[in-house]
Amino acid sequence: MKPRILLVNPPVYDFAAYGFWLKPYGLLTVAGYLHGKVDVELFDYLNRLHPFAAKQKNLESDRWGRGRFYCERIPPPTCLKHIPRYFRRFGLPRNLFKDFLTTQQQCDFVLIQTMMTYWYPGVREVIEDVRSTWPSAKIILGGNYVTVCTKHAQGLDPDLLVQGTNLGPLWQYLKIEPDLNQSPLWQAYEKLNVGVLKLSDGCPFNCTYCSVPEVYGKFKARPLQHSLAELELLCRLGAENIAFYDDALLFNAEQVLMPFLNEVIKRKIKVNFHSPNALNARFLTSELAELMVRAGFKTFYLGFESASVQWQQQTGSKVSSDDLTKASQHLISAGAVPKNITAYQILGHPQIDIQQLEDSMRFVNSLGIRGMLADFSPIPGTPDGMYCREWVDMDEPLYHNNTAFPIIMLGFDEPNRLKDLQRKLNRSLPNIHTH
Ligand code: B12
Ligand code: SF4
Repeated sequence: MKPRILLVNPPVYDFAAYGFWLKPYGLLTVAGYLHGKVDVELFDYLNRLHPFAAKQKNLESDRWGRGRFYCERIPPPTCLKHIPRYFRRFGLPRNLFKDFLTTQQQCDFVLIQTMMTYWYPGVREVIEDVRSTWPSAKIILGGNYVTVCTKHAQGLDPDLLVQGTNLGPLWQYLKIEPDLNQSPLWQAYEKLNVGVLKLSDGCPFNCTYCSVPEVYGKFKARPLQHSLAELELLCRLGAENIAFYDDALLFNAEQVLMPFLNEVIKRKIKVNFHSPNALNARFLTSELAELMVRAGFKTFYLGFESASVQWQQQTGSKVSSDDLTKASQHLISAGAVPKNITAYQILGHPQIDIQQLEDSMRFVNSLGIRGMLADFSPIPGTPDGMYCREWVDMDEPLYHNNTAFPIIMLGFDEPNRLKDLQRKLNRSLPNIHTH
């Protein structure tokens, strides 16, 4: 008999969460490697196409497959009580999972996705429910929270923690030889409208607020044929919108992204591509912009953070204001809709005094593209995360919450004022209607 495995993507406890092409990509990748060797079930609390979520009002997807999650208001954890925002639990109701567990035959292993460090209460909820219904199932955690807060994750008492990208301990524990040529297990979803791809791992930069260089090391391309096979699988399953989860999608584009997109065009694959995880404007040449638009890119998120040269230099010099100007011009000339080009800027970073955020926001606006304030989340093990020990207890991951931290840093009024200003600036952009 094949081992039985349950995959779980937990609910999210947070002030805010939005279906911004969120998929448990690490979990599906691992399950793909086990394809054919195990019997698999998936319970994704954040599946917006689940029959329960699909029949709720106001949760419809927008034209690119994004949309809201079902949510319930709950009391905040004690340490976030003073944050003047409603705290919620996002995702399918808890009793749906409990019913699922009681009506299914017990699995041998339960693999749980972990994501943002401050989302661990959702992971804890899943563990509690599995332990009380399936006491002998072995619980295995992997993903970002486990990787950057390993000690804290041990406190949730799982049977195995898979830290980082080394899956050796997992295969030993399961006593199964993986097939690393398989695509992520997208077929575990009954219905799919959004998919994810990753053409590479790692990043060549070293931003002081980011954990990627430490966790993933040097930039490394994934095999092109694997990515194309995965894209074709996603299309067969009905995904129309594909989000890239790469950390440096545009790095070495001649060797990685360009051959991929040329093949997409050659094979006449028609999907909408998105880049929610910031693109580096420095690498966006006119040739690349033209190819991206031609191959189906619809939304472009560029990581900008600040127009202050001093801030840029102190945090890793990944991009300059001139890079952003050129990139947005190339994208607009290539036919991208200006309102679908967004530059992210960090809000609540500890060096806000030299960030000149307001000037940066106006600078982005002057380029005719949207700005978006990305609330800063301090990450343990990064230089900026260490520095944040001055304000919060970094050993409590709830303090890494990206709604809470800027308020703790700046108070309630200043983030609100800046967000209002951002909305105003975005509204001032000309309303360009295309297709
Ligand atoms: C894609 C992404 C996003 C997406 C969607 C994320 C999602 N699905 O929830 C978007 C763009 C929306 C996003 C938003 C944000 N993000 Co983000 N994001 C990422 C990114 C690039 C990938 C995460 C991912 O899906 N990994 C899974 C896959 C892709 O990883 P993998 O390496 O192939 O997985 C392998 C192993 O890890 C392992 N594994 C992974 N999962 C599992 C599970 C099991 C059970 C097992 C056994 C193994 C295993 O096996 C896999 C195969 O080898 C990471 C950086 C990174 N490279 O990890 C940051 C990252 C997670 N994000 C981060 C941040 C800061 C944010 C934001 C706060 C940014 C902002 N200021 O707005 C927001 C917060 C959003 C929110 N609602 O709170 C931080 C973490 C912060 C934290 N405290 O935890 C990270 C680490 C980047 C960084 N700056 O250091 N993000
Ligand atoms: S460029 Fe992006 S992924 Fe790379 S280190 Fe900087 S923030 Fe992290």
